[in-house]
Amino acid sequence: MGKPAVDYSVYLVTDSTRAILGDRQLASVVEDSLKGGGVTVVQLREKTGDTAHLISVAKELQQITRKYNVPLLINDRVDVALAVGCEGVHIGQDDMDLATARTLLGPDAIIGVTVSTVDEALTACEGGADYLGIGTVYATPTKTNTKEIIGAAGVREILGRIAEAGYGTQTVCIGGINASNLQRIVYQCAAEKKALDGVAVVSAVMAAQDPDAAARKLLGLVRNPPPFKADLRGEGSDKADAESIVTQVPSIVRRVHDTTPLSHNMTNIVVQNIAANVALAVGASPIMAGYGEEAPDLCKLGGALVINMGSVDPAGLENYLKALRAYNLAGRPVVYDPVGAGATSIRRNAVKTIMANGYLDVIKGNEGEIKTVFGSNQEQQRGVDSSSTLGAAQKAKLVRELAAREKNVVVMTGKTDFVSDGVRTFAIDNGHAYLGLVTGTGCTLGTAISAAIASRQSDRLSAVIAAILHFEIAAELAAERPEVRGPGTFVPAFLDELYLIRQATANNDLAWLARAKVS
Ligand code: 3NM
Ligand code: MG
Repeated sequence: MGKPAVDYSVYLVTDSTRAILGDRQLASVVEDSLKGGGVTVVQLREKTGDTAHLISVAKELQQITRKYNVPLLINDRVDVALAVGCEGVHIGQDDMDLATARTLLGPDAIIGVTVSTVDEALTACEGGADYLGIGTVYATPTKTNTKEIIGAAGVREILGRIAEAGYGTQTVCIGGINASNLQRIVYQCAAEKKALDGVAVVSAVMAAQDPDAAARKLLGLVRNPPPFKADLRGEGSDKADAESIVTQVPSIVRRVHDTTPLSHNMTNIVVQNIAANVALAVGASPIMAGYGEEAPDLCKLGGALVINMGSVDPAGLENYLKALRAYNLAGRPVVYDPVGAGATSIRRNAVKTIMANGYLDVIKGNEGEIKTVFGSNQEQQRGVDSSSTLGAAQKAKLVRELAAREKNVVVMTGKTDFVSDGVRTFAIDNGHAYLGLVTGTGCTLGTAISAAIASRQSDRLSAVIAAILHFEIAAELAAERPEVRGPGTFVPAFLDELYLIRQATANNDLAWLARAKVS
């Protein structure tokens, strides 16, 4: 016979609790999910019930899975798998050990193991597991007694380490995966040399009104690259030195000027006005729209979204998530400004929720905010005192690690700004102290960045750096004007300089750029 080849793309885990199944029959929901080819492997998971009952359910499902030619695995119960003669089992860390299961089931059985740490993963690979179920990715109401929420970053670390150790073991991830987050999760989970082979879901298929359509949709998403992937790097992304990055700046500034991209700002009331004016000054078209229901229309206009975390009440957060989903689905860029991220537990939770629910092309914050964002996904960061000041090397390391983890661009603002795409990291020493004395200037940098990444043709990191240089050099030029005597007179001069820089750039006058201090 030999071991069957398994396609792990869409791995359905059953659940017959009422919350998931409602009044429907388990077998009919499973059959529905299989009939259009959306589900590629089924695991029967029953946490209660007598052995006789479990065997009869397994036999019933086996008839269906055979009909559609997909493997059936049994959660935990090696005896049930043996009794029905199905393709294999899935075992958790507290279930029968892998070696014993293998001895009982034989070499041709498919045996999968749940892992949530690198050690568990390496042990399972070493022990000859056919695949790993890695999780829990995100908290899920379907299974509340999960051991550890590891996020996409945790999955990525495990994939990286098993690839490094030379194992080709197949992998799926599980926990909170659905059609709206699947592509982003698969993308963020991928390590350099190993990607997931599929995703395991319960509710996304079992609880769906139409399990067939839901499963086919998931399969389509697994098999197609995410919209933001194609958008990740472009011309110039091979340039790793500061000089060649700066060389790209004029074309990026000019392109904003020429294309007038939409900058969709979901921002706090304090900065609405100045953010809209900064957008206009750099050549973008601002819309200040906090209502998430508008995002599916607005994201089609070729712009970028700024989520400036001013409103963290439940309604505000829900609006952010709706907009984030819409922009992610459309493959349009999102800039996240986690304002006051560490200030309250509500804000810390909002950061976690936003990070877990979407892909953020750029995260921009001050030192404390970036630390909080970094810690939102990593246990060991809990103890970091956000008032402690990191040295330059530590800041560079933090932005690089966060960007590598999130597969995006991270900006840490400060007297010196640090910018990284996870591979290339730069320090920018431009700007003026007046920026810190005017409310909302930090926030409006996010707006300027959104304009640059919305209209860019070059790679994302260069676009972000172009926006920062445009913004901070304008501040320097404004502060040096004779009429500017403090933060009040600074604001109109700053808007003027933003405008004048892009006009000059459009006319090929690049004198301003000589001030760029990028290293
Ligand atoms: N195992 P949903 S999480 C069955 O982490 C199961 O090992 C998990 O359900 C683990 O797709 C989980 O509805 C439930 O979020 C996943
Ligand atoms: Mg188990």
